[in-house]
Amino acid sequence: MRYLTAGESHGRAITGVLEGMPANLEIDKDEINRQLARRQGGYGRGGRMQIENDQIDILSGIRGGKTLGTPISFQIENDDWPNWEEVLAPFGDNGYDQDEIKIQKENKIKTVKPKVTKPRPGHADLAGALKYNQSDLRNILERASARETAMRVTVGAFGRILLKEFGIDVTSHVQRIGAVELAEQELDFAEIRNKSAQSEVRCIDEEVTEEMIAEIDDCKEEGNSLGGVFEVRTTNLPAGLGSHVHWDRKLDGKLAQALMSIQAIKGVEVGLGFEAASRRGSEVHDEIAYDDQFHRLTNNAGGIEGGMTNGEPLVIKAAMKPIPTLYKPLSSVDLETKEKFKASVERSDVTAVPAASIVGENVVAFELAKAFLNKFGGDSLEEIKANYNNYLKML
Ligand code: EPS
Repeated sequence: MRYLTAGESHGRAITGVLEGMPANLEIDKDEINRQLARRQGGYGRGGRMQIENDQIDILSGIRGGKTLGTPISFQIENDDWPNWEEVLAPFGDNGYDQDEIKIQKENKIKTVKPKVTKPRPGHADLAGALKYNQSDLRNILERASARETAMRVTVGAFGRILLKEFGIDVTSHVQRIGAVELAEQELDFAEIRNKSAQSEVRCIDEEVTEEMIAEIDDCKEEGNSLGGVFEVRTTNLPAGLGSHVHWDRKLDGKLAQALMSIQAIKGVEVGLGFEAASRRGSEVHDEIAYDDQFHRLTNNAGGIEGGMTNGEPLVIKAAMKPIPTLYKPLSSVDLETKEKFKASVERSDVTAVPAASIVGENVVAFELAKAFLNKFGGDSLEEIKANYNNYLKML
């Protein structure tokens, strides 16, 4: 299973093509839209989310509510597009007409969106402009934008619909926003899913939620931005997804890549993660027991050993850096004039960690669905179910 996405943040639409979904899987469009709505939420988001109302428009690959086994294509229209039609038009002068800009400026009309030449530290702006030989940073920032994560949630939602057929589910919660951290504690899947859904920052603790909100308010006041940490967990994941035999078949590697590729993610930890490096072996490895089936007395490995699921829940964390678009200006250098400046911006999120946790959940769901199909693969849902049931008998 694989996918491609396309689209600029303020372009007409973002689109995707998903290939490799088996035939005869019932697709609940509302479930996809529900995942998209979850991604749009979270305290600390900026004005853009007031404009967008992400809804999936499926163009191919589904008939009568069921997959055909053919490529599924889809799009989400950008409601902000009417404000960018000229600037991002595939053809035309894109509003670069100097005479028109002059007239608009004289008449104080604020539709002018001149070339962007001031790169933001921490963003793809400068590296992208150098690499692609662009003089307008908009040609980089539009695609680098985290708007694209709406497509990753869409493909993840397809993945989770498949996993649900086998009782597998994925959830997430926010563990840290800036300096405010939730203390490590024993939690079960349903508790995480239910409590995180009640919190504006997707934190399972009410008091810590309040502290996180206060931190975001304080940061907004200062014109600053915040990063944080979220954790993704699964339930009912069978042992044996992924493989130990080759570097590029190891599931932890694939999950880390999927999470690291989300905009602004700077680190991933599986299970104990970095903490394992400072402990002795006997305080790290999960003892094995048997009680009708194999199970572990602890889950420090986060459900993966040797690049394979071991039958315990997957526990994986990702760290997000603060958003680079700041009201509090940082020094930079103009791409054209090479003059120093201190950036000023019009609109930004203070933090997107709660939204990133939903993206994380969905990219993990996609990778697990892919690994699931690699192991139990067939062209139809019925064939996969037969393969899966046979494997369970073997276990
Ligand atoms: C983003 C900047 C903001 C975010 C955007 C990602 O958008 P804008 O520049 O239009 O204000 O709101 O996120 C989304 C649009 C989204 O759907 O998540 C960026 O620079 O990455």
